[in-house]
Amino acid sequence: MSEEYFPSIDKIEYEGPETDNHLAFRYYDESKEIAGKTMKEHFRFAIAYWHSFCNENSDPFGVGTRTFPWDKSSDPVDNAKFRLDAAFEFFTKLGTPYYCFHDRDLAPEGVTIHDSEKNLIDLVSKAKEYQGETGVKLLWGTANLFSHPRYMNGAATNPDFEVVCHAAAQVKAALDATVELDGENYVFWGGREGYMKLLNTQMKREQDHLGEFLRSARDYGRKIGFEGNFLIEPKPMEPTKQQYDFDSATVIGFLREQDLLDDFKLNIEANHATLASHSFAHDLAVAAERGLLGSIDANRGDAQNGWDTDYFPTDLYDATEAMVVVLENGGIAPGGFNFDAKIRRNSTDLEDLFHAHIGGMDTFARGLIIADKIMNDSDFKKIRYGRYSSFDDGNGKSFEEGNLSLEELRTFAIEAGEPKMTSGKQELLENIVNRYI
Ligand code: XLS
Ligand code: NI
Ligand code: NI
Repeated sequence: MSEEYFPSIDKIEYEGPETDNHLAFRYYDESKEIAGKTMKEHFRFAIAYWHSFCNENSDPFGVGTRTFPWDKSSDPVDNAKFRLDAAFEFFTKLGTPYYCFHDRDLAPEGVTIHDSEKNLIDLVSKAKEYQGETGVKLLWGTANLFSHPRYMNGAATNPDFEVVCHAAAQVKAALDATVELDGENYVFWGGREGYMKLLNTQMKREQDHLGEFLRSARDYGRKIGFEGNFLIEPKPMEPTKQQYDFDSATVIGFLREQDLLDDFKLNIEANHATLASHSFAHDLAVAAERGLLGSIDANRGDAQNGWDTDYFPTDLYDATEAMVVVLENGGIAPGGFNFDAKIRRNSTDLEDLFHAHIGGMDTFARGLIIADKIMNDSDFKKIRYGRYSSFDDGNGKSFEEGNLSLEELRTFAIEAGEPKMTSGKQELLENIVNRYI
């Protein structure tokens, strides 16, 4: 029996909106059915290993403020095992069905590639036992190709081939780990795949290297039996000035150019969308409308600054708009909602990690309840789809099907005369959203 790391906390239960208990769900009721699915099935909530169990809340101006009771040995591999004990205690107490990790979150890097692979295999076998005992599953694995100094000029897009090979070794091991743990997706987030200065960069050449790297990772993954989605997580900047996977639209263009659309989808992070001057819902919709919405990294930025602040998502309006897109998409599976979010530097109690996740889960649960009402009890669909009814039959339909020439369109314009004005109904739609919030 391992040490208990959150001894003052019992299993978090659903108690309903009126409860005074801060360590209970007010809206997230995992077995409640909405639109034909339970909340658990809708969200497939996941915990991000890195923010919750590895990040001591340091920032560029100071060392961490959290001390981890599981960091109790001088041997980093032992500490990684204690960390795993703490993580699974947390997952089961919170009742989240999934988790996500980077290779280096789970196990420390060794001196050689062999050492690193061995460390990871060790921890993966322990994680596999825990998954069997608890039923908690792996939503996705990934490789950390941004922290080590060797990746300062990029990983797959590094101008030095030897660094590209190191990155490949790491991705191979991370794919092995993901498959061994029945991971349902595999993520690529290219934090350093971009550039700091165009003057020293051959941009297209680097992007082609990234394409080749991803094709080789895909081929290896399929060879070892990985059947899930590969996901690219867009982000416009930070830590590079200009990241190649800028936003959903850019990544979709890249996947098409590199012939990767059959195997890859997108993992959309709220704060990355806002860094790219989009709304969260916008980047979700760009991916969803093309059948490429793979998974979600749930968090929130801050209107007052331009960083990836990774706040926990507590904005109900944002969550509602996101859930409208997700419901219209028919859900998110085999992806899920991963809390790529961190508690603040001055949130130093162990239980703050519970408050943060409870708040995030409740916000999305409320967003789901509201989005379902907007879609099914209001005029939302009628207004949204009704706007396009002139394309539903007749000449409009013919146009959509690609059957009309420019000259024919001109003839119809002359026949029809000046088009009537049709309201976009924006204020009414905003009022409908607020009515159900
Ligand atoms: C950083 C990213 C990262 C990815 C996984 O901004 O969000 O956490 O999700 O590498
Ligand atoms: Ni992320
Ligand atoms: Ni991020």
